[in-house]
Amino acid sequence: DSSIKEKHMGTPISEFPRTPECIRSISAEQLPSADLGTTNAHQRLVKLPESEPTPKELHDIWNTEHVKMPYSTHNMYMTDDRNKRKVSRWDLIEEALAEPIRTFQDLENAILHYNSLNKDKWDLYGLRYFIESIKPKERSQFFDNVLPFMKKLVLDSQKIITEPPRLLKKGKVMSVTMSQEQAACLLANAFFCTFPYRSRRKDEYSNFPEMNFVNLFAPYQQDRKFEKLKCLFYYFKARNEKTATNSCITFRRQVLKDPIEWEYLDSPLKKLHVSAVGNIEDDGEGMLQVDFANKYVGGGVLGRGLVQEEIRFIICPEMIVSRLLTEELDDNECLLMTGCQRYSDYAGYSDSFKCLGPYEDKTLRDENGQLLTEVVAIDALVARSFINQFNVRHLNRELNKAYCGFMNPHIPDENKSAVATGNWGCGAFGGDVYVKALIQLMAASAAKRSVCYFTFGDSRLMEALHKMHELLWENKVSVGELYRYLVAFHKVGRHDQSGEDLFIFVRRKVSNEDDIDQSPNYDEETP
Ligand code: AR6
Repeated sequence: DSSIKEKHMGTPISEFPRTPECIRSISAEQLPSADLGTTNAHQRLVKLPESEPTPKELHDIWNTEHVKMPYSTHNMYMTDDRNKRKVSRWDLIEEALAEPIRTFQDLENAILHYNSLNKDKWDLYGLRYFIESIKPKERSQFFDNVLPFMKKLVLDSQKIITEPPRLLKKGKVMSVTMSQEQAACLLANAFFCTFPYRSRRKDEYSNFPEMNFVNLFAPYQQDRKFEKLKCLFYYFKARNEKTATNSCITFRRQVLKDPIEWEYLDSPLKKLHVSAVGNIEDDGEGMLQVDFANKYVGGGVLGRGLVQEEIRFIICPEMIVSRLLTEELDDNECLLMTGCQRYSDYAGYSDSFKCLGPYEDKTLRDENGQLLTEVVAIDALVARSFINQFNVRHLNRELNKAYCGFMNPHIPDENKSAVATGNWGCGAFGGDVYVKALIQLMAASAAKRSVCYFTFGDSRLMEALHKMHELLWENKVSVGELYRYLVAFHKVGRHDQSGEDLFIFVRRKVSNEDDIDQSPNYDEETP
């Protein structure tokens, strides 16, 4: 809207609480002890401060609670020859990667050597397209330096990761801390497609996202995949540099065991900053940054998807490791990721997304060198219609989901960082921005965090949100009261309405104009 000149409104962003003054929800060093239900609830794959792999000796585990590592002695593969022998898959991997790789063909041969059963199914044209389309100088860098480094990461897997990471399964609060080198090792394995195939049909992996990069190499949407592979190229290139840091990353599955009774919640609303410019990753430093996630974290990052979550994951590839660990998120669950570094600069969005080259992440670090970046993956529901979003089940689900992401009973309220968010659930998932903004404000307020909201260029939304927040604030409307207005709107709202109508409705309710002037709009009940 060209009539709106302001770029941001509400409490100035400089006044917002951030790390390091605030405490992160999770840090590599320790988690709040009250959270440790069992001693295994936080698996550390490295020892601080040197980030040395732990345990010292290789501990080969092959069961349903751990990632099945390619190097395990249990990892057997059926050969595709006539004899159909079972052979050690790791032997095949070592064999394939011992050979020099100088061309796309060499690379393809290597990958198919230990994936021979998929020889006819896999088409790696996307990878070929990438190799053929990058600048000649970068192509030489890829084959001369980057790829040998990645091969070494795979071949040294047993030294780098001495115990398989725990799976973060449904219903369990659990964390895994690993070093950036370990993450690189897992990502290199994913690039070479060495992880045992995760069959959707088999019980144990039916709800886990795919980790091998094979879909990223597939021929569809080559241009998008080209940009994604470029980001990954810069990532591995940076990891191979002498200056690469090796601090920790922590992944934590969080579960909301007791859902909130929203209707009776008398928490006051927290402060709001709304900005029509900027975005979560550039301007949310030190805040709890929201990933507009899929219930399979990372969504389409290794496929065709290229919106908020996929972009975040591809510029911060260490986040992709979460796919290896995290089972599909339930309605009352989220995934927190701390310490993931950004490696690529970018411009554009979706089809216009372009990888612009390496990015130097200057985010502050803690005393162990861990980056203070904290991201929380919460998946919204797909909105089937406007009014359906006010259905109590839908409302409660979204409120509890966001609250699960924002809550932390172990951090004193005054030490909680703000939430950096935006149009969660309102792009690919079709939600209404006005509704979702209120829901996030309510959930954050219940979790005692203020909200920094990026409207992604929408000035009209910025102004509307700011004015609504001002009104609610001045009238001391609590979270519960606002919830009751949303529920009341469900009774009178219509399918063909929008969030702006909701705001008019709430405004009337708050200003008590309701009884005096009944708008004809709200007379009829929806069928
Ligand atoms: N910072 C702030 N706002 C942003 C940013 C950003 N970096 N990027 C986008 N937006 P969407 P969803 C705004 O569609 O609807 C993925 O495939 C922009 O207005 O990514 O929750 C996941 O894996 C955009 O339209 O989120 C899921 O499968 C809006 O945020 C699915 O999409 C919503 O972004 C989630 O879809």
